[in-house]
Amino acid sequence: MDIIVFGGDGFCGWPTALHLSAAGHNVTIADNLSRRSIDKELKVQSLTPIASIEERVQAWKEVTGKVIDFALLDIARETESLNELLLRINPQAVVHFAEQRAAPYSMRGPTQKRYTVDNNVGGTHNLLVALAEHAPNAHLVHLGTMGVYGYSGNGFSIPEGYIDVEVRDDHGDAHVREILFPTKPGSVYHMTKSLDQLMFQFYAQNDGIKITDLHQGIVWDTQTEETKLDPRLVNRFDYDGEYGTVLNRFLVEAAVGHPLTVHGTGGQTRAFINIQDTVRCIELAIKAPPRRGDKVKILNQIAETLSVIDLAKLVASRTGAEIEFVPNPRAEAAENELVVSNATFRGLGLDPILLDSANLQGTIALSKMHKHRVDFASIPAKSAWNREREQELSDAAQTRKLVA
Ligand code: NAD
Ligand code: USQ
Repeated sequence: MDIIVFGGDGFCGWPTALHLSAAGHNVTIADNLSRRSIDKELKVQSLTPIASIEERVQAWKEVTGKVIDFALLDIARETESLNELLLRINPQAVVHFAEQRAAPYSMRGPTQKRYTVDNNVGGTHNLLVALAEHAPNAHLVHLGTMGVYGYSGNGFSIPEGYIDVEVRDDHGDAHVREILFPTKPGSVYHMTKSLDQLMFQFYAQNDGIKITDLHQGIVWDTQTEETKLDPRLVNRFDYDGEYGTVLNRFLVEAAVGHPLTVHGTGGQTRAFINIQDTVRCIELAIKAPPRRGDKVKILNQIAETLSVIDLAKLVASRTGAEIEFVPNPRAEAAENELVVSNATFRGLGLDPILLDSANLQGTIALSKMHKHRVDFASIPAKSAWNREREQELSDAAQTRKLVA
């Protein structure tokens, strides 16, 4: 297939582009490199030394003989170039990773809130408009998030995207309707993914676009079979307080002797998936498109659910790291249950990598190898969700100063 990977220079996009190329597809990456610019803005860097996109695709050609093209393109702004790219490639599938993906960055302040909404909602809508006009038969595979569902325990397993509701009319008669599972986003970033869902529903129904929306959990680990082939292919690894996700942060913290930063009590339960399974799932999703005119196909892309404190204990038991309970900068439930169905991917053949201490070995070794690149000042999470949380963070900092 001819496939465009939007956001193909990022953490999930780069290994996906390699995986699809290795499987024999003709891959073009389109990316505006904004993730690299945000590193500069935040004065942080990936734990792993990532090569430029030009070096990356050159290395892939040298190692495998396969060609990945690169287009520098901002899908939120450059609509003409987006149209031209679709007309030139005429893709059978497009994978859409090209959004600002960090919840803490999206809550950092008014500028980042506006940027996240403009970039994510504007970019997704531009892509849908362009597909409807220029590539109406292409299958759009979008990376969404578990966070659109919210994380409240429902007493039942979260289904894949849709739920049946029973509504009573004026005569008391019951009518059953299928609706999107009600969204309950916990950050501006997660809100943009909820808004994406409505746009997908509209363009599937109005223009017959074939859309798969993958509601993915938190991705852990960093390397895949393909990124391990050459040091220049290494994937990015974020550990800082804005972009680092919980398990990858804990592993780096353990490697450098920093206590594991558990927010609040650590009773937050979240869904997880290994990066190797992310790329496998995307390939499986591409192979099983909905038909033109079908409703949006929504799949939960997760392997398992775990609480933050259980993760911390797992990492501590493997590394001897200390656990520190720090004030939570986020407005989120202190504790929640989360049960999620991943029946479709299981049915498509996914046998996911699960978290156990043996599976953490590779990431622990990688963290130790690059620990000289870690900047301790960028580890604490600083973006507070609201004024109350900001006050709590500042009170805690004041207390620490007094104690010291
Ligand atoms: P990332 O920030 O590493 O990658 C996103 C890529 O998109 C970057 O290379 C960035 O430069 C590019 N991009 C952003 N806006 C763009 C625009 N307007 N035009 C062109 N390119 C643009 O993020 P990631 O971790 O690879 O996540 C990819 C997708 O997967 C995101 O949409 C995210 O919401 C979703 N996701 C990620 C995780 C995770 O744990 N990392 C979990 C669930 C879902
Ligand atoms: N947390 C800690 N300590 C830390 C970092 C985080 O206790 O040092 C806690 C947070 O408070 C939160 C949980 O861990 O309760 C998860 O935080 P996270 O940063 O790992 O994940 P999140 O903000 O939810 O976002 C990540 C990705 C996002 C994706 C989402 C999937 O950045 O792109 O959409 O995971 S999900 O969480 O399933 O919605």
